Amino acid sequence: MIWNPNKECMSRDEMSSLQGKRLHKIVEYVYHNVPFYRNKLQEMDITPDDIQTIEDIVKLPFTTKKDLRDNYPFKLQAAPQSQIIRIHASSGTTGNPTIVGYTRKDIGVWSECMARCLTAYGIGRDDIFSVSYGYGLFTGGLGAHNGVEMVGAAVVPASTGNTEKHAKLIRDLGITGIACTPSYALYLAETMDRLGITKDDIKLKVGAFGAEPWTESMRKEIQERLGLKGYNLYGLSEIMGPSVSYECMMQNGSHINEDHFYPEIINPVTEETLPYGQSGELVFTTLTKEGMPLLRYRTRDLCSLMDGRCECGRTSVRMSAITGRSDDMLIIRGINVFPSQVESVVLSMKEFAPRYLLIVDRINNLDTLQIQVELRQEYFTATFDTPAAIDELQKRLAAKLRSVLSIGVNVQLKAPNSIERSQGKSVHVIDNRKLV
Ligand code: DLL
Repeated sequence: MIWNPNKECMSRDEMSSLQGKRLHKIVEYVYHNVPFYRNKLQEMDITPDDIQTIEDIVKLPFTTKKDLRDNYPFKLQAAPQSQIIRIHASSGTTGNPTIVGYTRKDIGVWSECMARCLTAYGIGRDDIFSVSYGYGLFTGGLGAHNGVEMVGAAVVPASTGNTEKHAKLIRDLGITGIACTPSYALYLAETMDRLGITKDDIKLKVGAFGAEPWTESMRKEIQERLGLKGYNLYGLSEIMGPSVSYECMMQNGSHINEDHFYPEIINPVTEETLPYGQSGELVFTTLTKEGMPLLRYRTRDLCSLMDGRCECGRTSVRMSAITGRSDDMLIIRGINVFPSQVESVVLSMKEFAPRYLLIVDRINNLDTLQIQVELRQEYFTATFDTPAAIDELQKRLAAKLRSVLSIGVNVQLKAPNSIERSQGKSVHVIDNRKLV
């Protein structure tokens, strides 16, 4: 089944022509509505009339997360505030989150893109579908939710947390599909084992897994333990949220909704565009977005693109699994964490030296984050034998980190000069999970 064969199965010529028209329109739109883009285009001596075909895209400037941060909160918004009906936010590299506003039309496009994903997974009106991404500022919950409603399945807005109750609901309601992070799926399997619920007691057949990298061996394990078929679901909040791309039954790359999100692969160092098949950094241009359209947004995700008709009948360009990042962003329990966020907290507290280490692990299928921070010598000497003061400081740091990172951390205060120094560039992260 295909949700929108007119778009998902277009010939390459038709798709390129549609993309070219939409690109021209979006450039014109941002030129007149976003001073940031107008200035950039004027500096490069480009007018919207210079952009007529999709190949002209290489003339356009890139947009980075820093641009979003510098224009916090609304300066990249193109639509008037009265047209915005939803605002989401995701982690910024330091203090401010990235804010994305959506118009009613954007929410409609997003729902349709998500409906395309779910249809590709085999979800339809008869299904009962649990959305176990977080609801809230994160795009996972509400984004998936709207798509499930659009395909007409019954949505169970389970969100995250309370896994035992969720496991019982999966059994008792006969839930047939679930959207969650792949690591949560494994945690769910473990919880079911503990509760004595076997895969014969449940009816799950589809898992829509994303928001973090996962491997083929994780896919195998989840499929085996939950008795379902696990499909990739990719997206990022700056571009839309979940539904930028999705796997079909062939499970051979993720189809990009390229009538809305135009993909390119670039060399992250030279910024030159790379041909299909080569690995590099994924870049997206939103072709139809009204709230906050972005030109050539550098996702920092590393992957490659595949052209050509898929055996499922779709003709859209597919992307490979994400193999890494061209920056240092970590995804811990589905939440994006930048070491620079930790650094800004550490530097804001006078008791600490600017020496810290993030240690990420996966224990019983749950990601853990330990943060080690060195005390300054003066503070260490003054408080060496007052454990209550150290304890208070540790709690204060943990609370600050939790509020900035949105996840709980295990904080370890260290004596001065005790965190191992590296020879070259300082190492701030040790990731013991083997994700790629
Ligand atoms: O994670 C949106 C989402 C929600 C996607 C639910 C899929 C399912 P952000 O919080 O902005 O948005 O994080 C986006 O997460 O740039 C990737 O690095 C990573 N990511 C998302 N999906 C996948 C995936 C949501 N399927 C960042 N595989 C992206 C690997 C993924 N990495």
